[in-house]
Amino acid sequence: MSDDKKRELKDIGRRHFLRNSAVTGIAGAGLASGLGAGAMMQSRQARAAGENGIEVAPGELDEYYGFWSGGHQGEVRVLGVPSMRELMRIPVFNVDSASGWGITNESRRVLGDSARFLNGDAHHPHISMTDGRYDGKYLFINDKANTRVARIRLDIMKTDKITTIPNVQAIHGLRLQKVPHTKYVFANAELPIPQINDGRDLEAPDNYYTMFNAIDAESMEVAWQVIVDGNLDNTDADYTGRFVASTCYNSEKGMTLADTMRAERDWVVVFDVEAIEAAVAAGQHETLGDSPVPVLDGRKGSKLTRYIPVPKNPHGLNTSPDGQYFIANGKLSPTVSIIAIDKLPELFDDAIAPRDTVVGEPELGLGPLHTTYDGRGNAYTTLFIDSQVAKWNIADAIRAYNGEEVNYIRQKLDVHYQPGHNHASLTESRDADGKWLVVLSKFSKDRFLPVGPLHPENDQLIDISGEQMKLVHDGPTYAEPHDCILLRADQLSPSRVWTRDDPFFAETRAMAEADGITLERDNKVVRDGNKVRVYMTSIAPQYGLTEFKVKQGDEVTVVITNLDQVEDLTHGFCLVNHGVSMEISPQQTASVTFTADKPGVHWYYCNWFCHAMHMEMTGRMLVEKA
Ligand code: RUQ
Ligand code: CUA
Ligand code: CA
Repeated sequence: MSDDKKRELKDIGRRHFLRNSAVTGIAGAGLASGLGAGAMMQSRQARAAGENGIEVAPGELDEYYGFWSGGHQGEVRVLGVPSMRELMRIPVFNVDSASGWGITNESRRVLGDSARFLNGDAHHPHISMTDGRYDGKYLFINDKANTRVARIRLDIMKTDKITTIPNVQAIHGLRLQKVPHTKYVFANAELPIPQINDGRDLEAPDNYYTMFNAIDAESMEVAWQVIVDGNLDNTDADYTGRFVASTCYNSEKGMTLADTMRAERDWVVVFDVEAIEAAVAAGQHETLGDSPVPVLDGRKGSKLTRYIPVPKNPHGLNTSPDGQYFIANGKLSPTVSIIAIDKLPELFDDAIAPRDTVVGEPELGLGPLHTTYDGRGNAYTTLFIDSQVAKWNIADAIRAYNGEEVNYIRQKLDVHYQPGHNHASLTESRDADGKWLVVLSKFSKDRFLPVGPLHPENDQLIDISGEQMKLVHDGPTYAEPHDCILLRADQLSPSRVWTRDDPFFAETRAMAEADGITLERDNKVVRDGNKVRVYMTSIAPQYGLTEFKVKQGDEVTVVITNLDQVEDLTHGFCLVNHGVSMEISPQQTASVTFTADKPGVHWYYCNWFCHAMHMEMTGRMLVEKA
């Protein structure tokens, strides 16, 4: 096709799109029924607020929050859906110059021992639940790169805990206990290693193994670990609180690609959480190396687990929102396997065989990776190789498995291109509402203006409220949203300004109190040997201290309390030539520690635009020669 022709087609496409939205606008505005402009306004807001219009006009708010993982970029991003506008970024496993994440003392306390790592690989963001519904309290996310699990407080949208998981490598699958509430964060370690991994058994892969991990959601301590056969990929929990299931693509325990593809079937391993808790309480565990975490043996033959064979190198594992099924996605098999959760008690009683729990295995297309649900009995599965999403009916797929002649495929929609995760609104909760589907496409090829050899990815938005899926938006993104989660805007209520006694900076406050400082009032330098603590306030457009003096070689901690009460009035502190930069939002206290190693005058300035005189919001650190 010539370029002109392509452009023409694109133009037609765009006109068509605009015309359709205009028509919806008019019809929706009630002009046809003779209503006036007021009704039109109202309807436009109503559309933005939920009937599946695609337009969210300037100044209008989205109906859903979406939380996107940033993949190997390390952060979490907050989007509004359906506008797909990026609202915020929450640094987690990365270093962030604007907010000072990884630089400030408060963030480094959260990062703990792992503050030495500058990278991360965030995959699976999940929101805490009470009785199978999002409670809006926390978001948890894994770091495959450095074997961590992080928690974000959704009131302040900051990471408040990060735990490194011992005895294992590469946390990948992560899901939460849904019922009765999120007591545990379940996390799969993907890659088997020697136990203990201290140089023994380097060449003896038979002695490698990996573990399924449960982290206490409140304390963020690892509660227990269960050794498994094979490896662990993705995971999900049920709606009874008893079972969690994980896919294994490497039942072969292969050390090479070819080895991991040898078997026709791998498996889903199911964990009995109640049995595991009882075993820990009865002391039927050991510990490994220096780690105090209870470790249990869940390999084949254990009463804590069951292994259900499924084809071949399965990937995603998704619980249906009615609580009936775990669905494992075949990846190297064109099928997904439907596991009936109500058969699992019998399986654990050895009353039935593992494959008896599989009640359907529909063939969907090439490369099924992840499945999501609309709450109306339909499932949506990404087909990586086919670059499609398959919409299919679960009940019909089960009928077909039982020999009835029924077509369970409802529609296949092209996506652009190579989709990984997909996620329907509220799909992981009892409230799955079947309105929006986000598809995270790994390749964007020709969809956007070229930006060099590295292409953006393409997060596509699909309207699934009707019979047919409709692609309504392309959303270019930077590497690499693995997964996302959507919840209704009314399910969250973030703070507008900080609370002065927020635990996020409680340690800094305690340090100030020990120094006899009242953070809200004092502008003072406290010397303690060669450690100097500089306390100051900020009110736009001025720091409480426009100069302070230290000696060369001093370890300096600057603590700033932003006294501005006005929403949105964030100050910054950037010390030139020292790699020091941080955010101080209204009513926040933030601190940063560095060495004053260069004698002379060193300016600091506010780097968050706060006032007409923002450029003038400066001060000088005077460093006397040692
Ligand atoms: S995985 S593309 Cu890290 Cu969620 Cu499937
Ligand atoms: Cu304070 Cu800019
Ligand atoms: Ca395999």
